[in-house]
Amino acid sequence: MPKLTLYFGPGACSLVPHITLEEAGAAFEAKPISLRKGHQRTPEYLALNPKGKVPLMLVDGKPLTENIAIAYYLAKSFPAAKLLPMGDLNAEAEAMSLLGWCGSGIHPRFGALFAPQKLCDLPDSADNVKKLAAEDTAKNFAMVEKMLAGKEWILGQWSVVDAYLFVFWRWAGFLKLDLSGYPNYAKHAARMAERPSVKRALERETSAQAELDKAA
Ligand SMILES: N[C@@H](CCC(=O)N[C@@H](CS)C(=O)NCC(=O)O)C(=O)O
Repeated sequence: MPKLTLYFGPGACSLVPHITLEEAGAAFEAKPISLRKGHQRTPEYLALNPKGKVPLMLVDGKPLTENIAIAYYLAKSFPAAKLLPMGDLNAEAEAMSLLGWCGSGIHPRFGALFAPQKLCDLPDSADNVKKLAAEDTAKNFAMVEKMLAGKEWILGQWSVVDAYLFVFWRWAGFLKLDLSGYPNYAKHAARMAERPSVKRALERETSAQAELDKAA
């Protein structure tokens, strides 16, 4: 098995592969960086990932970026963990559809809620950008809510998509968005929080955050 090294920012979307690696029972080196302190823009980090983003996973030293690609890599590398459907074309395509929506539909809206000025830097535009992003996010959450009706996990059995959905739920909590209209999603998040893989990843992220805050 190649050596796997995950660069993550505590609380960021890199929690998706972090949970996935734990779920797979993979041996990996965890390398926390502080997005608040701009570690993603240091020359050393940019040499590994010119996008200046997390997650970044090194596979025997070779950089792999993008949540979806890392999910695919891990699912293929650890088939016994059943991280994504494999072998049934329709199920595989449905998983890709959901992962694509997470990565290019839901995720960028949240980015706008955290950093509206990256989308529009006109004076006094931030509140409007956030309002539009919050409206879109509410629409996305309403769709997730429907999809989760009567289901424990979004694809029936646990998959990386559930990890991605969990990250959004946590972000919504950080931003104190009104989550009262999504009882299925709330139960999904509670189920996620009970998984040993999630507990281990969150514990590591919490202690990493404390260390990063302490460091100069
Ligand atoms: N499409 C990328 C998105 C990665 C991304 O946006 N990462 C954010 C954290 S959630 C980041 O690193 N932001 C730091 C920055 O933009 O400076 C993926 O799926 O991996």
